[in-house]
Amino acid sequence: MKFLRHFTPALGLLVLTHATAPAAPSAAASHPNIILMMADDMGWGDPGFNGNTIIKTPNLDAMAKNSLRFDRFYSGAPVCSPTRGSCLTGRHPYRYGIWTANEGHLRKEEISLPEVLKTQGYTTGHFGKWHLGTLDPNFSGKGAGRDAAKNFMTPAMKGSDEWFATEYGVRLWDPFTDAAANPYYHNGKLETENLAGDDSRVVMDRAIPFIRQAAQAKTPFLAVIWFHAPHEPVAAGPEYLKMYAGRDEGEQHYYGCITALDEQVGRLRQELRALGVADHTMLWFTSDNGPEGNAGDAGRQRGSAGPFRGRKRSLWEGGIHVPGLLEWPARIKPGVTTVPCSTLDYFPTTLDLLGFRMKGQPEPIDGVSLVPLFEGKMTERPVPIPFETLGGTGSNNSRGSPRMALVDNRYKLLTDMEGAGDKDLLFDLLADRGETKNLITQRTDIAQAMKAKLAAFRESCKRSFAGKDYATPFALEAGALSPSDPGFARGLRATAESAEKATPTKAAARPNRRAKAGATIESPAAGIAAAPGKIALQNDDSGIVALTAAAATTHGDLTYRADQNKIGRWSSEKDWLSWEFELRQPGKFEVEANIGHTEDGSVYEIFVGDQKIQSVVSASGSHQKQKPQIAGSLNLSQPGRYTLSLKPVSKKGPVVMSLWSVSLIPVTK
Ligand SMILES: [Ca+2]
Repeated sequence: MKFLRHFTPALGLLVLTHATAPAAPSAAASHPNIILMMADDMGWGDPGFNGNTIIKTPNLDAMAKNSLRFDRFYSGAPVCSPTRGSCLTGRHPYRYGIWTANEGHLRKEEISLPEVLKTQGYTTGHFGKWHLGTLDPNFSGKGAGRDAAKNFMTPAMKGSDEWFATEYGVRLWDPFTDAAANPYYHNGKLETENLAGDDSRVVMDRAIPFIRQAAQAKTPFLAVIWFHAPHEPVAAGPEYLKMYAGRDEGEQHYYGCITALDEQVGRLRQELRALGVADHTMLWFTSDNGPEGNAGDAGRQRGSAGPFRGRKRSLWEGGIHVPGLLEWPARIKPGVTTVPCSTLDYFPTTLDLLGFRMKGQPEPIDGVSLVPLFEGKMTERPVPIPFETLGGTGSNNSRGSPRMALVDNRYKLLTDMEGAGDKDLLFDLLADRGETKNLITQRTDIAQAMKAKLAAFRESCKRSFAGKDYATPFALEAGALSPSDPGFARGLRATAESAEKATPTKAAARPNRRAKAGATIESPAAGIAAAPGKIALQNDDSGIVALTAAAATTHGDLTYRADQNKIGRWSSEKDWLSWEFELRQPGKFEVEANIGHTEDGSVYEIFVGDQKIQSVVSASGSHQKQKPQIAGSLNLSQPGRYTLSLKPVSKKGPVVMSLWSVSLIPVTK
């Protein structure tokens, strides 16, 4: 546990390093303004300052030139909400039950950065995405799966004097078009004005007046500016599309959204200079996780993870290694640091600068103060950075990476904390940024020491989650998350073990709609969810076995596309799918596949045991539209475990098909 106890209280008086700083610290020097800017799903390789030569980010590049650029900056998690929790608390999100995006909320018992700063004379504002709770106790656009009352937690409830925010991501051009499901609130009231055009501008239109007012009143301020861009739905306005004329449509939109965000960064920097507060403002910039999508994906998922392996959701570097800048002319000399730093560090760094901590501050804090780094006294990170996310292949899961990781100055361990550890991975990030060479058998000593730290971290998180870190012992409210909550179990269990013991969830048990012949469904197959893990379970009531794209085992280069809930980009006839399922009520079944294709004619075969069905794909109109089609029938006369394989014979056009699900529907006599 020693590695967790690293947060040192106040270092005492600040040492001013800037030549023009006054002899005695002025209020501005000891209480710098703080702006936390964060993009949503921007890849490490997207901005020009990290080497992108196509996407235009002149303002971020100018900022980088005047900043400390973090070459190894990490988001607290590979998805949205958990990273945001890490920014405001300095604590890993598993300590307070934010397992993944749209789960849990920022607990009232946690102490947030705005809450601390308010006690130190700051005015505090939050602008853009929130994603740390619902903004109306009676409503969430995320639907029934998101308990709006239980997760009600607004920025004001966590210390923001002013806030203009949405619960989650919005369309990036004309965000008002999302207002029915995901409205903007301004200080708790629905906002309907000034929501047309570029969303980054819509956000900055609220942040700048707040900053202006604080600067003119000479009040130190915290402005949290969490842009929605370039997260889906990606849409750029005409003037931004024009900047990328000649490129394909998806690139124009994605690149345009980043350039639009960049313009707002420029506007903010100019405003800080005009107000005369730029020198004494800490201006941070990062992204909450790696880029969306899969390499080579079409559409508008065009983010770049740079040299790194993997993307958003995974604990490979591409999921968590993000752009990082700090511009602070009064204290920071422009340059580059290779010390690993994290969004977990914002909170302890700020407290260290102020020489203050709140009474009842929950501990441990997982981040470290970067003040020694600013002073040139930190050449290595004193403690490693822990990561944990949901395992498995579901839409918000780690998508093939192990679900825990520890990043140290040189090495990174990835593990599922299972069995003998023969699937664990150890990389030397200084020599191998792309995580290609697994050193686990060469350096078992290092791996074992790192794994012991992760085991201690996990135990520590369990205690935190149970409320042991709070000054007032945590009392579980009726309906509050508890250690027996499925979310907690899901977060802390080992994926493979759980699959063995899995029981059907309500969603998994809900039968697939029985298709009308020729019906075309526009939306993904709502209501079909994978049973936990990789083994599909037969529904007890309907007798249907639903084999979803998310639960499929892919063979070859196939990937599951979480954004569309399907297997897509199926270009090789050599690639195939399989599912394992548990049959309790044997009998005869019709096999129905939900398939999308622009043309008739791809041929595929389905195998279960020694039975084989051959079928021909019937066109659905587009690869984005699914159409249920009966492939044939199967006789499964015994209960037990089966494997169903789906293999192409020939393809029509460039792809075999898009596939959402295969269902075995009992034939009633
Ligand atoms: Ca995100």
